[in-house]
Amino acid sequence: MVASTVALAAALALPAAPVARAQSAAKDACAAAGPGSRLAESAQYRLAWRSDPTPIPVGRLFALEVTVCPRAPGGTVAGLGVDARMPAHGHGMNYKPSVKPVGDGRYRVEGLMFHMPGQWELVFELREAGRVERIVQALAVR
Ligand SMILES: [Cu+2]
Repeated sequence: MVASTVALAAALALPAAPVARAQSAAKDACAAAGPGSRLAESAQYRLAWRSDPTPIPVGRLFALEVTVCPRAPGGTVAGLGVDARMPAHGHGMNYKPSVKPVGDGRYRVEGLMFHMPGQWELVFELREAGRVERIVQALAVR
């Protein structure tokens, strides 16, 4: 009797294991975004981003790979906007980046350029249901 209970438990546990792994992988997509990724967060979202190339060059176009992870179970994001500015100088970039969703909460952002070294801020705008939440990431660029 004891032996058959153990066997039944094992049979039930086996098919469930891959599903549990898939859910935890999706939940940890930002934590597991890969080497070189940086994490930033706001009230409703976490995001992981990585520049291409890394580190961000001065005076050359670069791209960002961004993964958005809503904190709430079943949470979503409808869109992502990205911009950058130098607060101490009162200016932004001379280029307007394009944001392309590539699935699973990931985005490829192209056409960014930091035209001078110094203290920049990357601004991520997370849009959902008419609401915008901003995540600001300060960066020293040399
Ligand atoms: Cu400047």
